Amino acid sequence: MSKVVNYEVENNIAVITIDSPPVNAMGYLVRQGTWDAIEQFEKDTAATAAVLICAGRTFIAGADISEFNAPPKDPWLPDLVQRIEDCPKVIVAAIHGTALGGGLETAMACHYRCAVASAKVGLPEVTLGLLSGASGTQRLPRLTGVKKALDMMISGKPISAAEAKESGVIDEIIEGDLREGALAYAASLLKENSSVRQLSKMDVDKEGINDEFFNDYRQQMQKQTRGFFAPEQIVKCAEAAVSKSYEDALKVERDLFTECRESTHSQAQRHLFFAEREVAKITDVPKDTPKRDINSVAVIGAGTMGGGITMNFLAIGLPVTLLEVSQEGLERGLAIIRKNYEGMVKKGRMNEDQLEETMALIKPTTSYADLSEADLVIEAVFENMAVKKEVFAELDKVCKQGAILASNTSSLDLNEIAEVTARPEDVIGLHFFAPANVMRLLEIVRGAKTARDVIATTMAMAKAIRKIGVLVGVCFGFVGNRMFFPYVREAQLMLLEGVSAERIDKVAFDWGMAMGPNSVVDLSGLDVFNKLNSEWADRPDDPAYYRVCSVLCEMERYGQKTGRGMYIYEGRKAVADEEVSEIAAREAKALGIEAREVSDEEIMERMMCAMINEGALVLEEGIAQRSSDIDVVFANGYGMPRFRGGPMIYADTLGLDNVYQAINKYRERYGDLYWTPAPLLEQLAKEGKTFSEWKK
Ligand code: 3H9
Repeated sequence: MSKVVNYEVENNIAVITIDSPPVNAMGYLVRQGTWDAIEQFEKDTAATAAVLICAGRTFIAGADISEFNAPPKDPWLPDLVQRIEDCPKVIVAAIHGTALGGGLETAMACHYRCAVASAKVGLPEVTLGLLSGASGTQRLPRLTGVKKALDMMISGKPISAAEAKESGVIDEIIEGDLREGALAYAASLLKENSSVRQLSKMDVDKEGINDEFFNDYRQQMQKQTRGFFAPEQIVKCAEAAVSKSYEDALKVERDLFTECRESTHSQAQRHLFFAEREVAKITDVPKDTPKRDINSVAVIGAGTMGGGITMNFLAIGLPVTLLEVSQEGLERGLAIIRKNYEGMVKKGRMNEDQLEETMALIKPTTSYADLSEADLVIEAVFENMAVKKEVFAELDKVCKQGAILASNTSSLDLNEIAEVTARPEDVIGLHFFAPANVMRLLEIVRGAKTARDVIATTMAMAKAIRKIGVLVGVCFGFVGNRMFFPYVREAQLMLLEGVSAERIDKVAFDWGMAMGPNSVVDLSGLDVFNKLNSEWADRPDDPAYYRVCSVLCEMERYGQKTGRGMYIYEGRKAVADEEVSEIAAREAKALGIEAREVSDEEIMERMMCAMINEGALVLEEGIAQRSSDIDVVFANGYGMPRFRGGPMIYADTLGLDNVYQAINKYRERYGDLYWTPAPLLEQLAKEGKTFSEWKK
């Protein structure tokens, strides 16, 4: 038997222990080891029941996701779970940590399930573009009923042990030591002569479950699952569970699982799963790099951004000194934070006492001297180099030695900011995304002199405040904005070619984006785009560049905040505005740009190719560590659908040669200014390679 699964017998009960760190994923060795252990148990006359338990931090966290890129290797998980259920002697699953996906499927194949109170169980395959392909879609409805099973499979969210007990997923909650408790539970089952209980032989409760139920369910999940392939396949499996025999429904599950696994959606979502873990690994900042203590934080600027940033730290109980230049500004900022919390109280997410306790963690001030003891200071003032330099010069005077001085700049040269201090090694960029208390992305900008322990500390801090920290280098716009600007640029240029703002947005939305580029511009503010562009030293020398945006700004149409921008706003509802098309046509005429028929495919291709080409430059210049880091940025900060995986893996999926050819097509039409292929893209396309394969 392989070493990852151990078999022993204690008082006539076999204990099968899976020990495959870090999360006991059901890789080939674990499957084979478990199969062998079940065979041994079956033959072992000294054992009358068995407990299946895991060593380490968790029960089985699912199938081994890294194996899905290759054909399955026997024993395959669906066969293994059937093998477990077919065992004529009682097997009890003993769960701690998380029993997820194939882990819960394995547990459901066992005849009984017990768990410690802190355990969680779930079928999160949908988050990987998959469905529970080892009988989970068939066994779970037999335990919980169809509605609950669908809710668990479509949301992918794990449930607590208590909820699992209530809904029938587990039979017993164990207080104290799990192994001891599970052995005692197995002994009690033997004493009561409990027989093997096989879910596959049980019926699904069909009461109230008809075509109307499934149609309603589809309608209800529509908003949350828009564009994703797997959710509909999960519903089909649930329909099969109701309308077919277990065996026939299982065949449906197998076929649909294979379709999901091979889909580009699942490939993209699996890519993101690993990318979001890889992103924390920094080549020259090893895991054991010492970290500085962060016990208190200071935020400069109580505007929308500063307030949102503050809330992240309050949420984990850290005190924040909040500085504004004027008392009036400070009070306004505090009122906005309080209003946010009041909203949470209304939604039942916190109570009045918690609101007051949280607000009490803020120490408002108008004096820089009050920042002297902060471990981490985050500047969130106006995006202007001169202003930021003034702030950092002041911080250099008042902050204690060893304090981390961070700038929430979204585009400016961090090195220039750091140089006004006598301690550039303590300076780092923390680019939060609005709303800063909600968005998961945090670009951590490494300056030329930023110390390694400052990087290690801020990466760990990102995790503590539940953000995904992505380390990026200094350049205009860093990774996200630098690549997003060419994407919006193409949308702006297409306006001049006669494509309406709403059509561009619809195409992007249908492709899966949370919102189209013109709606994003309206949300962020046209003035913000205009200002960033005007401060960009290498701004293209092209009168057509962001032309419509500039003209609308001259008309003080700044977007949602002024009720007019690319659209007109009736409340929050965007209404198409014919005037924008007229402005675009007038400007195009002045620039000598002719209207063209632009297909939906071209709309998306142009915007994405512009973004990907910039991404290749970002990679080559070492601004991002690896292509998957870029994908993490776009999946978590720019509303790119997870089923696309991010711009770089999307390019890999299209084939870099196809991307290269598309860019050359536009180069022929529009010239070199925007469409010179990045050297890295050209090289990889010619070598038949992908961005994922490339290492600097
Ligand atoms: C499935 O089961 C399909 C079946 O229905 C059908 C089959 C036919 N595989 O997240 P962490 C690695 S699909 C491979 O940082 P945490 C992870 O990459 C699966 N590797 O820890 C990382 O590696 P590294 C359904 C995995 O404590 C390390 O383990 N299951 C897997 O924050 C630590 O992970 C899921 O979707 C895996 N399944 O969170 C659950 N899981 O250190 C996926 C983890 O080299 N897993 N790794 O970067 C999770 O949600 C979290 O990992 C978990 C622990 C909550 C378990």
